[in-house]
Order: sequence, then C-alpha cells, then structure tokens
Amino acid sequence: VTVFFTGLSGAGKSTIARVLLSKLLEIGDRTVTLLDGDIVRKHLSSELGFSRAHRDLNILRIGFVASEITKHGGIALCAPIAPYRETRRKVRAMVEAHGGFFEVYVSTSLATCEARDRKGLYAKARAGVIKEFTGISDPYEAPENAELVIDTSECTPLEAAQMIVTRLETEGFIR
Ligand code: ADX
Repeated sequence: VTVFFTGLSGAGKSTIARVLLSKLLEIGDRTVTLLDGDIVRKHLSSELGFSRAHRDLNILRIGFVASEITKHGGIALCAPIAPYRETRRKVRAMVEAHGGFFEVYVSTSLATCEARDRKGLYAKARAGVIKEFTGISDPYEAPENAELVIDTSECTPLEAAQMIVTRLETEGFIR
C-alpha cells in the first residue's frame, strides 16, 4: 500500500509521516519506505525547480517509486506538496495497478502554516525572494476525494498517525 500525503509546505506532512513510519515499523511485518518531499528533492530530483512541469515530474518519480514498492509488498509513505490534482490522479492510477492507494490531505490552513513558518520560507515568499511559492504565488488544488483529511491545528502528530493506522487496519491494508 502507498500512503500519499498532500498539503501546503509546513502543513505537517513530514512530521505525521515520520510518526507513522515508526508506528508501522513497530507493527513490523512489512518494509516501510519514506519518500519525504525534501529528501526526494535532495536525492532523486535535485535538478528540478518549482515550475508546474518540474513539480509534475517530481511527483511522477515519487509515484513510480511508490508503485514499485507497493508492487513488491512494501509500504510507501510519500510526503510531497503535490499541488496538482491531475498529477495526484496519475500517481493514484500507477499505484492502484499494484495495490492500495491511501491519500491523506493534510488540510492545515495557509494562515496556520504561514504563522508557524518553520523554515522561514513564507516570509521569503511574501517578500518575493522565493518565486512560485505554493499558497502564496503558486496554486494548491485541494483534494476532493482524499481517503482522510487531517488538520494539524486540531490534533497532534501522534493522533494523526494513529488515525491513519486505524484506517489502514479496517481497510485491510495492514494486519
Ligand atoms: S512539490 O510541489 O514538487 O510536491 P516538494 O514537496 O517536492 O514540492 O517540495 C516542497 C518543499 O520545497 C517545501 O516544503 C519547501 O521546503 C521547499 N520549497 C522551495 N521552494 C518552494 C516553492 N517555490 N514552492 C513550494 N515549496 C518550495
């Protein structure tokens, strides 16, 4: 199965994904691979920028790796922004050819993400230092049919990860 997080920068995708990773490793009957946005951009997509074409290429690479992991019986956790609906749909189709696709929309509002500004990027985007910044000067198309919607201003990362584990269990993706 692939768990695919999407949401704004600073929404909490990576934090939830890391907690989920350790929970799934505790359950322990499958390999679990985390494809975090920043990590993928460092190692797999280092030549790419943030144009629509480059973001799409980045997401399709993540989707391909996730589909291979899913095909071989592992669990892939993906945590990019993935701002475009059509591209997420393509990834879903790639993965569903081999197993389950569980989309988690981390819906934490722009106001909250910007107020947190953990990496200081929103301030730079507002100042125009960073161009094409998601939510400020670049689009984010919210999912309409995500398997789960989580707002991190309403729950802790641990609670969020537990919600996902429970759903993966009831839907038969993990024991
Ligand atoms: S995606 O759009 O291609 O899915 P991805 O998740 O890989 O984005 O990378 C997003 C991360 O890159 C952000 O969390 C942030 O740290 C950094 N970043 C740098 N420039 C931008 C930008 N213009 N828009 C969004 N994120 C950016």
